[in-house]
Amino acid sequence: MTARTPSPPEFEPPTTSTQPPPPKPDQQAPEVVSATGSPTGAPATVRAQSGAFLTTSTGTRLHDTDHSLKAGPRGPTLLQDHHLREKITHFDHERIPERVVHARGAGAHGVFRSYGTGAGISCAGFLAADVETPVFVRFSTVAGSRGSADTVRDTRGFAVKFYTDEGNVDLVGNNMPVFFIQDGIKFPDIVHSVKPSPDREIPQAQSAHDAFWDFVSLHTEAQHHTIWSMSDRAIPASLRMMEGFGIHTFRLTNAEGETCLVKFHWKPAAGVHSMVWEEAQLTQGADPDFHRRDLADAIEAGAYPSWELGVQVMPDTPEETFEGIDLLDPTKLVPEELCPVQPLGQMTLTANPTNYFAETEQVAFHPGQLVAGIDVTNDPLIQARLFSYVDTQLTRLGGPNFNQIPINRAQCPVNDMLRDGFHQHAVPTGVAPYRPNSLDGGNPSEATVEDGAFIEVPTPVHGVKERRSPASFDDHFSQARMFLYSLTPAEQDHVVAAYTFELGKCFEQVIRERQLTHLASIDATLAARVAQGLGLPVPAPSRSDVPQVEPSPALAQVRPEQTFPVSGRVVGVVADDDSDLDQVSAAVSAIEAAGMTAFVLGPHGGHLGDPEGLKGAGVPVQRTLLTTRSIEYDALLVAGPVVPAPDADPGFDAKAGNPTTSPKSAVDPRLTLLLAEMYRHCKAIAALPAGEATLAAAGIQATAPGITLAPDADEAVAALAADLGTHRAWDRFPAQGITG
Ligand code: HDE
Repeated sequence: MTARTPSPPEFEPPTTSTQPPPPKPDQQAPEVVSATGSPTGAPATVRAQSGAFLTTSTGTRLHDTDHSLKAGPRGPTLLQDHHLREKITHFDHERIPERVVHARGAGAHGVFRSYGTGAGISCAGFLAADVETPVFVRFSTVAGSRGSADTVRDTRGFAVKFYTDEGNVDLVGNNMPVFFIQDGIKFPDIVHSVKPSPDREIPQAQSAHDAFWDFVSLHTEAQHHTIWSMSDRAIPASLRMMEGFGIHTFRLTNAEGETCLVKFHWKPAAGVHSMVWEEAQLTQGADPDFHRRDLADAIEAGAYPSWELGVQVMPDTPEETFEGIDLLDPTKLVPEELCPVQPLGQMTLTANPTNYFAETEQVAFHPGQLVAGIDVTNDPLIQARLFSYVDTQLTRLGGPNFNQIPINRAQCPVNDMLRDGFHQHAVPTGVAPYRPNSLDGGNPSEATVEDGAFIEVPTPVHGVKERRSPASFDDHFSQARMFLYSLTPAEQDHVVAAYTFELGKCFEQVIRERQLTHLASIDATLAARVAQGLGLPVPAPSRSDVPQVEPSPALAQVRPEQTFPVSGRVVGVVADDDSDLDQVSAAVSAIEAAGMTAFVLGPHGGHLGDPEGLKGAGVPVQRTLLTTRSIEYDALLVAGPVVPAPDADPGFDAKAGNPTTSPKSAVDPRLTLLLAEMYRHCKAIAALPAGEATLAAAGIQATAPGITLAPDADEAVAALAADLGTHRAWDRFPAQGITG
């Protein structure tokens, strides 16, 4: 019989010191820097775990997490290895179900500061003058899975959780003011129609397919939301540049018990801006995380995104209508020209989440989470939502205690009688979790109005039980027409192109033809132009009784008369080693002084003007032609030519063209491609004298709108900032428009 082998002599007992061994040289946490490499001042510890030593989930210090416990170095592995089992078991259960809709989202922390202007219409404490309330916001796409691309054509979720002193208030809205359906019972239908097909599970995060257009063309109450989805609103340039809407009508109550009906609006300080469709598509591939990166970078760089919260205030009449518009119909909006938005306060986003899962993924919104002073109406869409949001968290967050998760926890005293259940974190005191009781001295007591209790507004209810909508819900086209006529000609052209693209991707002829009849109901020219693109005859309208409408110019997002702040905008500065690097540095300084972000784009990494790669010399390069694409820039300054770079190898890089056949002075073909894309996407471009030939090489007319030839960096940056104030040079290409 073989004797038992003793423990190998190299065994080292775990240390019991309070300080861990110092990290190896290549394990030092990097400095926390912004996207452009500037230090942010954030403590390095945000990147570190919270303690010095690695432990198990129950706090036992671990000696070795790289080797499982085996019978000798060649195994087998022992069942006794509790650390291996804990590590693998936890890993096996790391995923939770993603949200059924709005699965892909990006979050941020911030603060809402109330002006006090709403104090006369609502007794909610957070609307009183100068009250500051912490918020957590989650922006999302609707249709795609959690890993889908950010810049797809879709409605965006705009959900805000206010941690008020009186309890959480969730304003769970979208970036469009209307919805696809009038009654919540249709929600599974619309969602099933837009989600990937049940057989092949394609396409992901797209509405350009038969099932979606089959549903919305058969279910015409969706036509108003659908035209919003075909507009530029569905491809926002940035999450910071979206409007938000509560959609439903809410009922506010003031301290005197008077009520009014309101619609909530969020207006972005940065203005409402979009991409163009080709750019959105390119971005899906070049940077699928574009929106969440942009949001996080802006916050990290201190360009804090902000919105003004406002309300349209309407009288609370028994009919619940305003100027003939049924306020319970979520497919209708109230034009701002009829009822202006009154500002209530300002929200500023000031901090990124520390942990995506703990915060952005586990946050649980619920539109019924309100405080005294705000109540819901009988809009049949919100009525169904009041059920759905709690219900869905039971599966998604694994039990009924999701409001105890830190991101969901109220920041005011909570004293409920909800007990037990999965993942109970509280240790409730008392022996009588019921009312009435005497064992806990009758506590806790119910609150009165004076104590700030939430009491539903006592609105009368009458009628017979039936499955029917009011007749006023039958108008499905007049506001779709109003929206189309309110847009500027460039925006109208984008709508035409979007319908043509989406229906062009449909396979079933009958679906395209059916949808064309609805476009004809909205507007004959719209139908004719889309039909022409599809190569189909123009059909008769599905409805011939759609009234003429007044446009609502507030619905257009292109406002030629208005300029918007440029902070947080990204300007590329193109240069190479032979460029005037003083001018390049001057441009970077001027861009940063204007609150924008500068990316120097060169033929190689490292530094320009530092061919030996001596650290610190020359101008730092943030992007090379290999690592960038036009979608990263809001504007571009061409400070010099960039001759074909060493990595412009036609054998490996299809987009590089063939630099070997060009004369040495030729421009790198990837730069001409980048410039051509920026030109097509109506972005501002400026060139210093040394860069003029590069513009010409890309076929760009120096006299075109939004193109500037400037003698020096300061003038060039000033011109770019002025152009960026209007977002895009939409007048670069003539717009056909729809005159109505
Ligand atoms: Fe939602 N919706 N929804 N929705 N919704 C969800 O809740 C639902 C609707 C909106 O960032 C789900 O926690 C029904 C309108 C946003 O976490 C779910 C109906 C509006 C978010 C759900 C609607 C919204 C959601 C999925 C028809 C704009 C993301 C996971 C009655 C006013 C919130 C979850 C976040 C999320 C149900 C209609 C906005 C399944 C049944 C209208 C922004 O509960």
